[in-house]
Amino acid sequence: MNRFSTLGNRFFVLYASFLLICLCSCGNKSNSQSNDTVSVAQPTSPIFCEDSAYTYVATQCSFGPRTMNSKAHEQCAQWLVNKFEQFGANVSVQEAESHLYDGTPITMKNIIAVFNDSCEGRIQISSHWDSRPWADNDDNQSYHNTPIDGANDGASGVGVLLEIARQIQLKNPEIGVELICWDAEDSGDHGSENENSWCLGSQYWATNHSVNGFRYLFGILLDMVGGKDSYFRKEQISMYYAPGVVDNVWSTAQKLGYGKYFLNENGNPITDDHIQVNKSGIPCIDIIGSNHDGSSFPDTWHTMNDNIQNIDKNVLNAVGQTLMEIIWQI
Ligand code: AHN
Ligand code: ZN
Repeated sequence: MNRFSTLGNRFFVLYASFLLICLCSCGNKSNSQSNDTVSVAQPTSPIFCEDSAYTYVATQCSFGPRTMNSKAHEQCAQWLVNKFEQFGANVSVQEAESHLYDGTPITMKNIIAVFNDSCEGRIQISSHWDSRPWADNDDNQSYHNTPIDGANDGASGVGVLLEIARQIQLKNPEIGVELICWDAEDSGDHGSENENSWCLGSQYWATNHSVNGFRYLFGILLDMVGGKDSYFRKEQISMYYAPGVVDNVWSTAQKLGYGKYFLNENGNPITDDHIQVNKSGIPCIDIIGSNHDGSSFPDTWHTMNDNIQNIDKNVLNAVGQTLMEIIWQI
């Protein structure tokens, strides 16, 4: 057998197993993640369903912008609690009063869903669920005080968490998994030196939670994980506190064929909820979207264009399936 036909056989085996997995998964998945099909490994974890995650993103947006103190915020909170309970999680809502940097009093709700809470080892995966009350990065100045849908900035990460919860109910990974939806992340002040105006929900959690009968292994924060034309670079605070987790996530993503999105490049340090988790002694990384050349966040960031039209299921899938693989490989 010459070298060419050996390769051909290998192609066939890979192609056949790829087809088989596609048939078993939700819908037909074509691998648009990579042109290099030969080097793509199939997940050993259950198949993440991006259509399902997308629907969860759309439903959150359908309430309207989930800004602090709004009706949409209250309705979405209730919906999230119901969903996580429906998926069999042990759900608690951490409620607290606080103030935005402009003095507005707010009631925050961190929504916490735990699976396998009697397991000794636990991983935490989180994302903020509130949306920014001001489209202050929009080209059109007249929108600078208008709330945004936050389809990418907020709903995308939570959509991924919900789909993971649904998958855990279908097949138990036999490890503690804590899914947290942080509140009041995105009402921060761009003009201020005070970084504390961001991430109010996780700041509260950092000083108000207890660890009884289990131990955190690591944390992963998701922020803007579903936008069109988004790329993930190695965020610098994550690299400082949890370089091993970054390496594991990026190499897992690349192994699964998502190297188009998970780049081997350093990103900027970002003020985000993972800082609070790290301050609590849990090594935590931030998977956060950036634009094509890494000069900024995705183009829709804090604009009126951060809506469901600009969500890309392939990006949700790259992040979601990578996380599934991380969870089920432990
Ligand atoms: C700052 O812009 C300082 N932090 C970005 C955190 C953030 C806002 N993530 C999403 N929206
Ligand atoms: Zn934001």
